Amino acid sequence: MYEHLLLQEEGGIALLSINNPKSLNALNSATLQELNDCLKSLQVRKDIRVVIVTGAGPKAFVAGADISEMVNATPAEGRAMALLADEAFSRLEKMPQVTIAAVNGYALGGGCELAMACDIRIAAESAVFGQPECGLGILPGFGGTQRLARLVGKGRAKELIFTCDRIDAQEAYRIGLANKVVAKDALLDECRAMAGRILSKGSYAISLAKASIESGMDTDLASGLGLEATNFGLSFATHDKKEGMTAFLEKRPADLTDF
Ligand code: DAK
Repeated sequence: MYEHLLLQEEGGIALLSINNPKSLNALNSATLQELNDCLKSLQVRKDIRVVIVTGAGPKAFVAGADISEMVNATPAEGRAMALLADEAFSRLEKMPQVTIAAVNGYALGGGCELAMACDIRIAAESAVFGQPECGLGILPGFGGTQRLARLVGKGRAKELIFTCDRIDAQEAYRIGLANKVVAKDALLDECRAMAGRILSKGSYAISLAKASIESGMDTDLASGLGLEATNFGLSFATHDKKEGMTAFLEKRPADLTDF
């Protein structure tokens, strides 16, 4: 169905692999278009509650935007590519499903930016993160200047972007870029296990919490707290709230079904 993506679905989880292994999963325009289309179709699915994003092949998550396509691109083509990536990456960030990046190797440039657009990053020990754009005469353009600074702070983001230094999984974990580091062979199992724990909770409540965090980070504390209060109120209108609290009081497992 897709030329540049693989999509597998099982038990409420979609595993979406960027599939250009010959170029270490570099993101060309066609891949970005497919990614956006695929996310658009997943975001309205009630039966999919977690999306795991990874890279096909043994070496790379995504080694960046496709340099062979960019080398001769005009400013207008560059802008079109940026708008497409912005749309796809923002969709990941805002979709009601939880998104987990399974970073299985190089996550450079646009690859690091793709991982950062996901809610959670689990890194294999072999993962390598970096923003090499300034060495190519451009700057991070798929959200890197914004999302990296928000995740690891302004000082560390500037150091990584200005030096183009690559960092390993442990360093990414130390600075808060990766949530967790696991053995390479355990990566997908670990992501699925975390997805399982998330799936056992209230999916609709999680989607409200995600929206509160995402919108709240873009505003001041008072407005963010107002948004949280609104979403908190909304959660009181759900079956899950009634069921979750009743199950607690009746000392039985809750059957949470809203999404
Ligand atoms: N693009 C195209 N091809 C790539 C690629 C990339 N980003 N990365 C690797 N490849 C290709 C290599 O050219 C090579 O192809 P063949 O020679 O086999 O045909 C193949 O993948 C295997 O790569 P290597 O032979 O280089 O493998 P190594 O193990 O020796 O090295 C590496 C792995 C990941 C360290 C190295 O491949 C590397 O440094 N890759 C480039 C990493 C990089 O600089 N990535 C950042 C790209 S810049 C935009 C917004 C954002 C962006 C662009 C535009 N707009 C607003 C328009 C984002 C820019 C970036 O991401």
